[in-house]
Amino acid sequence: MAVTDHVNLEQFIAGVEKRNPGQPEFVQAVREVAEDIFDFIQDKEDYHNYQILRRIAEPDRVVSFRVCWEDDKGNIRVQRGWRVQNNNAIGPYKGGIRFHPSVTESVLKFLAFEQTFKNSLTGLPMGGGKGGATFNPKGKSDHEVMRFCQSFMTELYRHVGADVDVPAGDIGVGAREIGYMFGQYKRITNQFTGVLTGKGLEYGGSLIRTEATGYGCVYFLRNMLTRVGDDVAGKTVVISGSGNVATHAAEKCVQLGAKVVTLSDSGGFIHDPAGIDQDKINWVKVLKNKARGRISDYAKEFKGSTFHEGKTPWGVKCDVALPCATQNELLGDDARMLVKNGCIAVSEGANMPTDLEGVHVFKEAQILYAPGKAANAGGVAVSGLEMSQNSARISWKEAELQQHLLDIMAGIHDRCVEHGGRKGSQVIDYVRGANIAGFKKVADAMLAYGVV
Ligand code: NDP
Ligand code: 2IT
Repeated sequence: MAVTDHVNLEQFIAGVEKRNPGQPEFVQAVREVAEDIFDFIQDKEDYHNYQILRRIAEPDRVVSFRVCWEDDKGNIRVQRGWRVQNNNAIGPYKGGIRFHPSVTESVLKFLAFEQTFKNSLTGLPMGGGKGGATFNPKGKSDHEVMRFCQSFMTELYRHVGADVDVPAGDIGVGAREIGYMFGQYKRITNQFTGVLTGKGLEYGGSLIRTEATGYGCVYFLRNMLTRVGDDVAGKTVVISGSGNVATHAAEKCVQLGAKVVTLSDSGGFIHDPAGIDQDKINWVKVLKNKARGRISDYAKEFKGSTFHEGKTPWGVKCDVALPCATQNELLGDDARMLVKNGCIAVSEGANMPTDLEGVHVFKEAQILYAPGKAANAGGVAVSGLEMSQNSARISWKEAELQQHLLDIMAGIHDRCVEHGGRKGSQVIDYVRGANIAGFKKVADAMLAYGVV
């Protein structure tokens, strides 16, 4: 094979920008990975000659489609849906579905790209994909959500399948939405297969899938702390978000003896200096999942807590920060403030919550910093276990699954340490470790296939 001229990092990113105009989140995610991969592949001709990174940064396909539905007043509403199938070199496409007005093709492409590395890191055979729609479930009735989900699946069913592409939940998509989508898939295809994960326990779901992302994020934090002789117990923890990932991260922190003092949503954050204990977390779960209320209600319910409208929680003094809401919610100045206030560890429950400037601040400060693709992989890992259980038509017990989750998170931590260390330094660059370990498995599979 002829040796292609090697482009440098900036030339590579310029090409990505040119081919993906108006898609800043996608370019950001590719740059974050490319910064490490360029260094890693410097002396590895095959990865260059076969254009591996260039190919991973070009989704296998992006399907976009119209989703029409009727609201309770009889109005016809039209939204756009997408499925981005980024890479299936190591297994069927796998990744969540997001329903949020901020969803764009750029956001879903960044998420599918990140998912490819994350899924590889879990050690399970899953490729990377992501989907979603501009639909906003907030303020919609159950029947409106049902009609939207059914309409969404009426197109999506053509592109997914238990051995093709297996979606799950993400922002705005939880048990209710998965139920409606699975019901519609089954109705259209007449097949009862593991086409979605995050299903209800009655119809093929796995125990601990709901908890897995948040719990896994805290296990990863604990792995990082243990390596430096420290512990989660006694730490003051600041968390953003108040959805699935945030509430379960908070729950695991409390179980391990830490004190959680903040939660947030898109309206602002609450600060509870007394600590958000298990009872309060249960209250938030009901608020979010049943009453579908706002986190500002917390300050009305619990004396001594305060609501800070339109603000993020990063100014609150803490030992540990767990960003668990959304992308680019923690900017360079927030990162500097956290470091200045004595924060020693950040474990990302959300996908790409820290912007590139913030990432560089954490790296330079040499705090323990776990990127989402490593720290939040527990959710998709248990999704992978749900797929195995569905294929075998069995259900594993909770203790077995808990152990798998612990082992998988420990395995990801080990892989990050293996690839994120530098000679002569005890400091681990977890971003570099996750990027290289995630890349290597996918890249080697792609090499085995030749040019396809
Ligand atoms: P949920 O819908 O359950 O909760 C999302 C939370 O984030 C809500 O509190 C929401 O507030 C807040 N939020 C969403 N968008 C914004 C925004 N633009 N600005 C501020 N706050 C916002 O979603 P999840 O908990 O499932 O997902 C949270 C993050 O974790 C996402 O980045 C997701 O990709 C990631 N993730 C999720 C996994 C899972 O298994 N669910 C697995 C791995 C990663 P509001 O109610 O006001 O919208
Ligand atoms: O970002 C993620 O990893 C998810 N939203 C979960 C994906 C999955 O397939 O369980």
